[in-house]
Amino acid sequence: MSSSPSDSDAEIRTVGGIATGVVAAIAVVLSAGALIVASNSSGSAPPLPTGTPVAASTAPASVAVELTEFSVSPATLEVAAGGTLEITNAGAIEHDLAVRDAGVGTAMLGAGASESLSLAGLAPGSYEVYCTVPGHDTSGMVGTLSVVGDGDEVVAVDDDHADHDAEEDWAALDAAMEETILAFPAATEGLGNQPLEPEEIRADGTKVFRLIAERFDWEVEPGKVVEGWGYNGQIPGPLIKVDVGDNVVVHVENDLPMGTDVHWHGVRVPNDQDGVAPLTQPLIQPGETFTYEFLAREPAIGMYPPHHHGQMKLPNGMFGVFLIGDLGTDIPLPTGRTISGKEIPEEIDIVAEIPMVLNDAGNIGLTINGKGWPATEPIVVEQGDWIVVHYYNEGLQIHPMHLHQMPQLVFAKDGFALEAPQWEDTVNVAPGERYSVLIQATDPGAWAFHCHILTHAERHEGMFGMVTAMIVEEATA
Ligand SMILES: [Cu+2]
Repeated sequence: MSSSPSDSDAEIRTVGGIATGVVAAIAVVLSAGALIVASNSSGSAPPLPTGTPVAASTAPASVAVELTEFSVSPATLEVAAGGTLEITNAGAIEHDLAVRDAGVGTAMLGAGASESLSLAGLAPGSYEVYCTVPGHDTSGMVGTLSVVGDGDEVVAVDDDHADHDAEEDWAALDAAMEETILAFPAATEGLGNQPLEPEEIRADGTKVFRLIAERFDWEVEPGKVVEGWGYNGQIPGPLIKVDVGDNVVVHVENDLPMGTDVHWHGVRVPNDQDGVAPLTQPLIQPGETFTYEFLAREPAIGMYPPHHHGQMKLPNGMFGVFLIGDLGTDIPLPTGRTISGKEIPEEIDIVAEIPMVLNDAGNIGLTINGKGWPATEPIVVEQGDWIVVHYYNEGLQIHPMHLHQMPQLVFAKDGFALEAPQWEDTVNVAPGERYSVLIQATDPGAWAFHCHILTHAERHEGMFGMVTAMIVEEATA
């Protein structure tokens, strides 16, 4: 193979002496992107005539609604046309409230957060309201909404915005956003994806690893310490990389308060090593150790989450990256080709191979590699460098990952090299999927790199969650 990944231990180069001004540029770039999207999406709603009075109605103009695990209270809502719902998340995890099939809903609200939801776009009639977090509606977070009015009048529009302006401190909102953007990059305790060395390499070459499933404190963002569930004190768990043909042994010690197992997602293993208790193995009880053993037969861009109660354990941090084989040889790179007019040279030097593990729920919430902005790790490269990013979605929702300015060449899906790699500037990654992309750092500057579901990157309190930056330094020589 002609390409030459320089270094199988390719690493993320972290930010060093990055000038605050350079990082601040991210603010401008990301905010601009958000504005464009916001104006596009609002363009789809028909303009409403202004100043038309609200229809006479006995229904209240405003109703308070409380969200908890897992109910919407009250579950039967009656509001005058043009009214509002005053929604508070009184639960312990994130929720929102949306009107089904109506394009009306709140942002994702953290515990304790509130939002006033205008129903001005809804015609009189009956609607269903629900929490859009997957599974929450079927768990009970649904209700009915009656919008009461005559049907042919148009709802009122606040001509001078005076009411809204009195409620909202716009300058404070701007200041909060600026402050949270300029806080990047922020130091926190703990770093995931650290390469795990075998604790033993046997005479026959078998590589022996040890994973400890445990709970520990995890600093998701500066000062926000949560109960992490993970492996060896890291979120994501330690990165395991072996060669094609290796015999692999992994001892899994269970220090959790409940049973567990380990599923080798995207890795070809015998059925009794697949980690689906109690079908393929007994559940590993608290205090017990279970040993997995398999031959690394094929290249893989895999991951190792638990399967038993994965819906609870993964969102709390239990997942890790499992790689078999090397880029450029076992997993071919699309070098020496021209794709959509862009030429990829015959010889490229991959300076960093970066796992980007996405999560969005549970104790750790919206994160990249177990950290939320501003504690996410910047990608620091020199102009002209090539990098590979492997996206892993270990969460419950899709995440369209957008890097400003520099396109991403999607060359592998779930570890399989694509026959027809394609350039994208936004790569949508669904739960369980892995996409591998090749990026050349062509343009100097600090470039925002974020999930494009805007509420995964910004909230009332400012920037947070699934945002990092690619910092491209000018080439020195
Ligand atoms: Cu997202």
